[in-house]
Amino acid sequence: MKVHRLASLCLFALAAANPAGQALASQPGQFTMTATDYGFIVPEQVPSGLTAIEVVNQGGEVHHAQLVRLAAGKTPADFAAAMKADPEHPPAWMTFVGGPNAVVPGDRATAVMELQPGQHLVLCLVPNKAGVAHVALGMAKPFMVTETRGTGLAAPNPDVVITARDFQFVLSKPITAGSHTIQLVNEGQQAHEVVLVKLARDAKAKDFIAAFEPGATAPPPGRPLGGIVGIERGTRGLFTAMFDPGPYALICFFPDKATGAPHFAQGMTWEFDVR
Ligand SMILES: [Cu+2]
Repeated sequence: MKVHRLASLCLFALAAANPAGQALASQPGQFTMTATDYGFIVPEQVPSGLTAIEVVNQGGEVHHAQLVRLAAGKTPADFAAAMKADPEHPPAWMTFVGGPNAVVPGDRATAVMELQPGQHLVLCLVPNKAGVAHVALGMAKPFMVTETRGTGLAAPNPDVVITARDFQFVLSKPITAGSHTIQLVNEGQQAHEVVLVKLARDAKAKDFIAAFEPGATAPPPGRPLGGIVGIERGTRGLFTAMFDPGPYALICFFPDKATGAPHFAQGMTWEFDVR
């Protein structure tokens, strides 16, 4: 499984500018990104502060929106060059800052994240059927987060907290039917993510994961409902999801710092039933 393997980034090429008509700057507190096969449409400038970040999947494959921030003075071209030089290891001056996780074609997901000023990129690290990460096929788009005194967005009040550790998820309480605002807190040493999956009846997390292996032909026995893409240790993000009764899974596909193997291979999945 190479979902988040950055190896394919050796093919990395920066996507072209937004099509004419796309807003140059978003309003404070909210912006939308459109994901296609294979690209992103993103505002060129986004105000810093607490922001509801939406991804709309207008493609034919599963996509997510992994935001990363580059250190001061680093450019998207530096990022591309670094990935070409060492595709296995993201540069130390790059920070994973979350974003809305995977959704199916036609669906959308929102993550509430604290954005700091600086050069950002949005990446899709989901693989295609051949195992090539979408980022290598054009799903990498730069945008700038500009300094503000705050967006005015009120922080949503989570009613469930998912704590990510190396390598497990811990829920503050069982998730019941209905709508929940969920906070992901990374208390591990590594970056982690959470993909929320509504599993098909009798399916397990491993069955869903297997459907994304290179060469797999069967459709995944479940539906990703968003979540939070990779965040660094000590950081957090929020998302809201509607839970109908049935089986669910939380999955971390993030690659291990040392081995590159996805965290689910080290046990970072959690299955639960909503009644
Ligand atoms: Cu993880």
